[in-house]
Amino acid sequence: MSKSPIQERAERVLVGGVNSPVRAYRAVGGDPPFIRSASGARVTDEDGKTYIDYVGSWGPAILGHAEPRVLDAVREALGRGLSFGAPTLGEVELAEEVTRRVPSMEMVRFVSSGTEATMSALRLARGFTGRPVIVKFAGGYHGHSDCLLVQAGSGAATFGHPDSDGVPAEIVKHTVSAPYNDAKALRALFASHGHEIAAVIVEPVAGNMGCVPPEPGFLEAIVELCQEHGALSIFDEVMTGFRVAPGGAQERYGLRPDLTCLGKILGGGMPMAAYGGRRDVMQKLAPLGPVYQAGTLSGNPLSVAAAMATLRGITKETYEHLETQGQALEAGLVQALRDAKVRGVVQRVGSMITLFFTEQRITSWEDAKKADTQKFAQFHRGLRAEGIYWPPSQFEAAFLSACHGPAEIEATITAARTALGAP
Ligand code: HOZ
Repeated sequence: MSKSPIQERAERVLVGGVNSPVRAYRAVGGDPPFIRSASGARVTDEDGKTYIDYVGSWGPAILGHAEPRVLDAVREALGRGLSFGAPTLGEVELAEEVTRRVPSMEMVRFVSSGTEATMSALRLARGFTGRPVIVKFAGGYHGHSDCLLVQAGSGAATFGHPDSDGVPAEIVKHTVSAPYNDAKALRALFASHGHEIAAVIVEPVAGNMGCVPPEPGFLEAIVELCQEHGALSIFDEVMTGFRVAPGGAQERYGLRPDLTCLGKILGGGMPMAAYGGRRDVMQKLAPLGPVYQAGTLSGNPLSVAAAMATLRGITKETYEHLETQGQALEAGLVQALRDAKVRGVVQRVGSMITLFFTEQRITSWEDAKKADTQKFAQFHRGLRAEGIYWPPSQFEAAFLSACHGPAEIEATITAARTALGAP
């Protein structure tokens, strides 16, 4: 198939035509639509074609696109200047709001991306414990910092490079990858190396190998083992924060990690992320302590304004709505698979959902790898033809927003039935 003129232009000056690998449609075929605008549950591309959107800017758009209250807040902040590199009242108010919603975050540091949040949280954990080893889980993706590109999910998994060139072996020699959802393996790791482990970092609901919920007891084991051995538990809630419950996955599953990383929804579509947690740990951070981390645009006033308006816009009713619509979509997809006699599994936590082309439920990266990515690609192309903008990878969760109502869900199920060949 020949490339569109815009794709050709893009590929001449942008690597792969994109600024983040998973946006390229290599795993599903064709060129990605170039998005010109978005509103509510829909995005419109440069050809004027409108799609129902399940990418949601990869998570932030929980209120839907171009939410009027968020736009107004950003416009108002815009009139006061773009960036001061100095403390602002807005940052204080936002930090108060975050600590109120996520009580384990007694103190917060704002940064500009999820990668920055996880990378900095790990440095802090190493500084606090004086230990070198970081434990992550296979298929977990925590941004693209060197020490975390080990058996990574998201684009790294989509393109078959779960480890990256350019990362010297010495840098990852202190990163240990354990199987997701395997409390027994983690217990054994702590039994042999507990005294060296600074932190365990986990996506409490995995979203970067597709949506994989935690098995009962898995997250509890992480928190408890860390406590027992003097390591820190880090919940990477960049995806799940404010999405699966007002206080994120830690509220949904009733847990209190030592540190938490936030991003995506936190900025409501603007570059914004945060890490935070136990006061005694956070106080090790400069200027109070010896662990250094800084950022010119951290706590940027426009991002803070979008963040505050977004958090204020999410209510109890938003979560009820997301749950109801999520349930309806899940049921419709399951029925479509059954009617089409296609083997597949639908996994969902609240408004995060994945249709895996596998025979059995997915609980780990080992399982996820067995998914039929060719079938997924075909399904994706089918959805696209029917006006549905679904994440272009088997290993990315799809997201619903407050603007996805019964009409959007019904249209999506109809499209999925056509894509799967259901009668
Ligand atoms: N980290 C995102 C997927 N989990 C991808 C971000 C992007 O491509 O915009």
